[in-house]
Order: sequence, then structure tokens, then C-alpha cells
Amino acid sequence: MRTRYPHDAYCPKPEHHFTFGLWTVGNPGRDPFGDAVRPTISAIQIVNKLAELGAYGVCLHDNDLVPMDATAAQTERILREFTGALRETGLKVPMATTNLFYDPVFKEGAFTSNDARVRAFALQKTMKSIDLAVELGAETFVLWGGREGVETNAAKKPQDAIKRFREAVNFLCEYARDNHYAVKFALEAKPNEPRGDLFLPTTGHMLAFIYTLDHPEMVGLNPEVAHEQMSGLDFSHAVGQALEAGKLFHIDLNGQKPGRYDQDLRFASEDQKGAFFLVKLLEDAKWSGMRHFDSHPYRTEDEQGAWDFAFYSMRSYLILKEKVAQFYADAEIQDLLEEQMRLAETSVGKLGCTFQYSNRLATAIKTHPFALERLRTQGFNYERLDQCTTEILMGIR
Ligand code: DIG
Ligand code: MN
Ligand code: MN
Repeated sequence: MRTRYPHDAYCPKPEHHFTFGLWTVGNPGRDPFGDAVRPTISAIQIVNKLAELGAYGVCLHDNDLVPMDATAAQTERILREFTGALRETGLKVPMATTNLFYDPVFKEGAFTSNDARVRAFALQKTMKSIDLAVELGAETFVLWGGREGVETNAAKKPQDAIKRFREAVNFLCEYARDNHYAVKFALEAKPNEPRGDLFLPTTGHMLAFIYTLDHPEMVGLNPEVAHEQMSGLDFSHAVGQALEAGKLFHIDLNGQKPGRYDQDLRFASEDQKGAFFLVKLLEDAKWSGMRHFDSHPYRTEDEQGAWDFAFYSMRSYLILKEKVAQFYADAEIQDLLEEQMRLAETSVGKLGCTFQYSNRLATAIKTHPFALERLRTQGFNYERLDQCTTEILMGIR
């Protein structure tokens, strides 16, 4: 009998570092216009099934595992059962976060709320969530400000919101230091939804914000595909800048159609070319971080469809990883890349090809005679290079 999933080179294994939020495969399919379509799947079931599919770990918001109103005894039982399942399966919890967006208390914001009582409660909830994260072995704590925004700019000055967000992140960094937690923070940007406009809307805004913190070394980024694409930006450029700054602490992989609400679709189900260049960037950089999926199954799916979604998310990443190897093995692409390399390393006469300021070099550059007509008319062969790349993705090379 044919098994549901092919047994080939694209079978996910723990060494691939694929992780899923409990909220992804556990998403019951509710949306603003329709009720849940799938039964709740317990955290234990999710751990067991993801381990069977080849995942490395699960991630969670505090309340994905422990309800806000759980008693101490209930919390102890939940954690005992959950850590037991982790032990039995070998699954890890590399990342955790706190839900500061679902409870109505956060309707006007959490860390950026105009009400100091809400801001203090958000800190309380997050500190407890950091304790849970550390207890579960998480090394990365994501902060996504899902309610840190406005529908009307009459509500607050953006400067006040930024100052309050900074105060909260500085406070939480000090909390981690005070408790000798090795945890690092990863800030996740999104331009809008569920608020009309969110503060710190892109990875670039978050990166600039990090350098205004008391302990910037403790804080990095968790870029998400759909969130940058919602702003019409190239996701691999955001990730490239995070990598170059040494701030890619985590990543949220999913798929997105341009100009839509945050669809959180299965990874590579939409923009295969964008997904290819993202996988190429991560693999070229030998980035060892978690390949975390923050996405969910179509609402049309039953529970089996949810597991299909998880398996295919990982499978598509591995297929694209092989396409990257094909890209580098392709003779025509190799020639074109070598041509690019030669150009990049071609010295400008005696000026060299990198320009570290010196008075002597400034004088030499100012007096250097440039053959501008040749520079204006040269071609870069990018049509050929992109066509070769596209043909690899189309499967004919
Ligand atoms: C939404 O994209 C956010 C929440 O799911 C969570 O706080 C974070 C974790 O990756 N992503
Ligand atoms: Mn999203
Ligand atoms: Mn996310």
C-alpha cells in the first residue's frame, strides 16, 4: 500500500532543524468570517505527530500550553505531561513567546498601551512566560507586538509608543540578566493586522530600534516572510540585512500572496522564486538557526490535512535546498557567477576595488580618469542568469 508521503531525499529529519508553533498545526481554522472547522489537537498529540513527521521542535506562546486561568496544580500537570512527551520523542522547544494579543485586556496595546496598568500586566505576563520558556529549554524568546499599534493617530504619539516599547524591552532584558537566563530576544515586525497600523512595522524599523536599547547584544530579529511581503518588500533582503548585522536570531517561514491580509500560508506554496532565494541565503550563510514555520493549514483541511501541511512545509524547504545545490552545480550559472566575481574584484587601475578612506586615496579617486562610455554600455548578463535560475525552478535543467 502506497504510504501517504514519498520516502525520498526530501524526508525531513531532526537534523534539518524544522520547528512549528503549537498554534500552527493546532490552528482550528477559525477566521473573522467563520467558526472553527477542526477539533482541538492537544499539545501532546502535536508533539508526538511532529516527531513522527521528522520535525526537530515545537514553539509556543504561554497560553498555547497553559491557559491564563490555569491553577497551580493544573499548570504543574500540563507541564509534567508536556515535558514527558518531549522526553519520549526527543523534540525540543527552541523558541517560546507570550501572547499579548488575544486577551481583551490588550485591545489598546500591551507594552505601548496608554494605560500603565496594562503595560505593567504585560510585563508580568511576559516575565512569567520567560520563566516558562527557560524551564522548557528555549534559548530564543520572540516578541511580536500584535496589538502595539493604533486605528487613529489621535490615540497616542508614535514617539510615546516607541519609548514605552523600549522601556519594556529594556526591563525584560534586565529581568533575564537578573535571573541569569541565557535567553535572547527576537523582535518580530508586522506592518498591520490586527491593529490598523502597527508600530515598528518592518524588520528594518526593528533593527534600528535594537540599537537604541540598553543591551542591544541581547536582542535580535525574527523576520517573517508574510509580514515583509505585506509591505511589498523583498523578504530575503530583510533577512540578508539581519544576517549581515549578526541579528538573525530566529525566522518565521510561510507563504503569502501580494496585497493580501496576513495569510500565513504553507511555506513556498506561493512565491517559489522568493522562497528559493531565501533558502539560498540561509544555506549560503550556513545559518544553523531553526527553520520555524509560522503558518497554518487551509481552512478547508481536516486534521490529516493539517499534518499534510506540516510535512509539505518541511519537504518544500528540502526540495528548494536541492535546487540551490543544482544552481551552483550548473555549468552555465558557474560561468556567469565567475564573471560577476571577476568584475567585483577588478581593480580600478591602482585604486583597488575596496575603498578605505585615506587622504592619498581620496586624491587618487578624484583625479582618476574613468572610461564612462564603456561603463554606460556594458551588459551584466542577468537575463541569462535569471533564466537559468528560473529553468532550475521549472525543473528543466
Ligand atoms: C505572528 O506572526 C507571531 C505570533 O504567532 C508569535 O508571537 C510569533 C512567533 O513566531 N509570530
Ligand atoms: Mn503572520
Ligand atoms: Mn510570526
